[in-house]
Amino acid sequence: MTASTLALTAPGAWPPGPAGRPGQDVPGFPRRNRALVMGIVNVTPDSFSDGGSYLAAASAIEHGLALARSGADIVDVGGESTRPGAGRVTEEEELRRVLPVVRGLSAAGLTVTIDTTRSPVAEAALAAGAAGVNDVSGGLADPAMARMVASARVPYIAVHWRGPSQDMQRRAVYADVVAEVTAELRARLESLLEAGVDRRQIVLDPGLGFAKQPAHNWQLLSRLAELRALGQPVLVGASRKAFLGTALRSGDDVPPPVARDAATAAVSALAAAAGAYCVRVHDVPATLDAVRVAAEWMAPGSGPSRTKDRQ
Ligand code: PMM
Repeated sequence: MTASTLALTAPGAWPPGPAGRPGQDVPGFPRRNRALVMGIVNVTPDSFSDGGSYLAAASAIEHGLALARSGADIVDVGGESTRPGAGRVTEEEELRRVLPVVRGLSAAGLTVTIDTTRSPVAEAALAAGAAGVNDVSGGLADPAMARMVASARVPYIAVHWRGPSQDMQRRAVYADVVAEVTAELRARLESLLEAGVDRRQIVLDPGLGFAKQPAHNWQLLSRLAELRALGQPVLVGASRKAFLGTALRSGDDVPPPVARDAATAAVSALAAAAGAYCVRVHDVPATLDAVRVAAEWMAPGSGPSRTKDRQ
């Protein structure tokens, strides 16, 4: 057995640690011997009739349950669009959209994360049963977030962010995007640790599409090892994003978001093989196959097909 197969067969060891050391796992999230798959439940008016209505909550819950049935390890519930140019919704509206969905999915036994930049929304979602917080601002949008997460003792995903979605693409200016994103995430990590967040519960995310031009996203993906060198588990969220459309365009014909799932699964396989801890996607089955393939690829004969998935 090689060092990496030894590491991969240890319980919950993903990604495998260097030189035979056990891989990382995050207390509060499921343990798997492959990259985790996070399924996306966006409770926004453009995704579910009018986000916030009873009907919207019921269909969002049904969608989350379907993601879990197709193999999502975590479902991520968000009530505010973060697309480039998107405006903000009020805190009351965000709460109205997400709380019934978080409550319904948690009650059904799913591991739920709340996708929010507001600490009161995160706190209410945790009280409603969410297991962790996914913050696309990495704690920058709300200075109270880090302390709240520290006292709640839950997993926290800190995403690289340079400012609100409304005008974030203005800030997509880098000399070396990988070095700068890594340095900015290191600063976020230090400030989270200072606020008392448990290091084992911090997941870092390069924030693909957040103040990034297409080429920036590809550089971050192809040099994921530099982010991993910060020592924290890394989450990759590429699903259906515009840079995939750009990569797949033929002439003036850019495939719409729903036609980017095969490309998303390809990124999932490559990211998992590069040691990503988790991938966040809309279409779960293809990405679940992709991360299983990546696990076998990295440890032939000793990956998930030999050892059963563990909770
Ligand atoms: N991207 C979006 C929303 N939330 N969370 C994390 N951790 N990483 C991401 O890349 C991310 C995110 C925007 O994409 P969507 O509108 O398709 O959900």
